[in-house]
Amino acid sequence: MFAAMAAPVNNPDHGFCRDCLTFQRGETRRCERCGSPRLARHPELYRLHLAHIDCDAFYAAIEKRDNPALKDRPVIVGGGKRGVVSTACYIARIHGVRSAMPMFKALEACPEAVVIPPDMEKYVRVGREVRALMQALTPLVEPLSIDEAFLDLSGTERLHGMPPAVVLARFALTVEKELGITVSAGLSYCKFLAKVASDFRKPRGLSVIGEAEALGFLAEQPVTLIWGVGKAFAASLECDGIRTIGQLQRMERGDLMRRYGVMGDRLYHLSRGEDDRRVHPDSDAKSVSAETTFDTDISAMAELVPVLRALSEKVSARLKKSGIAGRTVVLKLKTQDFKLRTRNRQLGDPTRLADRIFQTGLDLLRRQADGTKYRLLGIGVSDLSDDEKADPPDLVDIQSRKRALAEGAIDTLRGKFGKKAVETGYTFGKGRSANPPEPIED
Ligand code: TTP
Ligand code: MG
Ligand code: MG
Repeated sequence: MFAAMAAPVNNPDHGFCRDCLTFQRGETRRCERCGSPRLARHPELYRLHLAHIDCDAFYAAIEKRDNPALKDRPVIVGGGKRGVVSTACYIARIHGVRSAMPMFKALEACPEAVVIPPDMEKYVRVGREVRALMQALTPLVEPLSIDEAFLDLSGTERLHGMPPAVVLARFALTVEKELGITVSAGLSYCKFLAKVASDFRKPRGLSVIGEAEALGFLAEQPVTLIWGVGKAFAASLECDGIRTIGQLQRMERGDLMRRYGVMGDRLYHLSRGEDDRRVHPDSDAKSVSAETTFDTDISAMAELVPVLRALSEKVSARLKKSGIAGRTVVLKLKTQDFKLRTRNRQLGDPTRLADRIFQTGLDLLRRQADGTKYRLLGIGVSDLSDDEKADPPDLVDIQSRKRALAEGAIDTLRGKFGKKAVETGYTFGKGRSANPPEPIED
């Protein structure tokens, strides 16, 4: 629907309808096509790519879905040993019921509420279903809790045939249709503001905070909006006369750091809408790997090596894109008679470089090249961590240092001119017998 209208989509004056996903040229308050009032318009709507999605009244929404008789009634999920509210539906919230409230207080506020004891197994299952739908949009999904995650949708426009804002609206409709619950989404240029935005117009919200408005928007907000500023910290800021983010914006970085240490640095940057934290994919991921099954079984090193190289590059690209690195290189082989051989080697420090993954894999592979015919070859890394400490220059020997520099140059060229712009000697002209490698994340 949207793809057909994709051409003029980058015109910032054009919004789209969140119900039928068609694109709106005019300024009307209702959709020109379906009449829905749920229109998304924002000058930066088609430029932003960082999203935060959070399910609405998650546990309660699932209980309502599973018992339609509860649809229009106030529902509280909670009780049990701790005797507190886990969550309340939006009808119960109108009466003042909130998460973490003692149950007796909640029932004082809303005596007609239906109380349902939590069924964690069910909520975990639905949480996984929501996540699977997110992962179909981008591999860059970072879950924060059972019902929410960050998604980096940059570079997905070609894949989806629509910009991230529309992908989000379509996702919300898919969740409603397939899982019977609702979500709210926030779209911005950084994690901090995407999360703030998703909370803005719950339930069924889609809110956008653009770069141009960030400073002005933040200036009006209370300090508690900042990540990590809880009640206690807000109280100490209040003692210093600081209540709004606008006040923080007028303070010097040095002054904030002297007063509040590391937190002062965070206050300085976040108050100005500066947040360069990347989206780290599913922290449950244990390894990143790629493998390929051959059309005909192979035993010759000369044929295995180019495949290993191509797979290493695939793994490396994935790691680089996600800002992660792995400390253990894992080689996987499957013999003609389906026996699995895996061989590991731990490195001194985590890597994300194709060349280090390849060289380590090559060494492991040489020991297995004993004439056995293989039907599958895979390479990957495990022991995943942030890439901050990956491939320190002083620890890499001179030869590999040179190759690391070359790899940086190749990445730059590929970034500019596309993947095929540069082929290394190992992969050049390969690909007779292997299927294209499929990246896998466990
Ligand atoms: P939240 O996303 O914080 O809340 P919610 O989904 O119920 O409501 P909304 O996002 O629309 O404001 O938490 C997700 C689930 O986590 C929630 O449904 C129940 C559980 N939870 C608790 O058990 N205790 C709590 O104190 C909170 C905040 C949540
Ligand atoms: Mg929620
Ligand atoms: Mg949540």
